[in-house]
Amino acid sequence: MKFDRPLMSALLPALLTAATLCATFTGSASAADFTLAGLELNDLWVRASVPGQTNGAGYLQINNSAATSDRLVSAQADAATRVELHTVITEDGVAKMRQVSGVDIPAHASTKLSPGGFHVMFLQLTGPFRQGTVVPVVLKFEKAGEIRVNFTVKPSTYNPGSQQEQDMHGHGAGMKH
Ligand SMILES: [Cu+2]
Repeated sequence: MKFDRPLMSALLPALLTAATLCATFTGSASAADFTLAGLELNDLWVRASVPGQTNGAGYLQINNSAATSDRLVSAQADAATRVELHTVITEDGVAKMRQVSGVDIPAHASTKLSPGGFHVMFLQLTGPFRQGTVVPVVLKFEKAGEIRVNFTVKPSTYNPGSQQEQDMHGHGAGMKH
């Protein structure tokens, strides 16, 4: 097969440009782990379960670039018998988990579900959360609808709250919300 040289040299810059654009788009798409309408879902994780552990908690960050607020209203997963949305409250100096009907996602803002606060609660695990695997979950938002996502299983000792979080906001800031 022969190529017409002048044609190829004319096409080459266009091809290179296309390749560059392609790379650019791939880059921006991977900036968010999952997207749904104006919502970007990032850093979805659970801790690996330890033997005998029956429940687990999932965390994620939700960026809402839309001009309207939304609300995370439910979650479903085969990995647990029941999945609820929880927060943590402190009563008489004791931190307790409480079920909530939803997690508000304000417009043009970033909402974080993180240890010590809102979380996706996996009750009665149907199998262990194994480090290095993912837990498929369907998240349902009031306006944006449903999206299937994967929570990455981190080591059982993983605790991002003890590092960057507190460096930025000071100890315990997450509990004041
Ligand atoms: Cu909980």
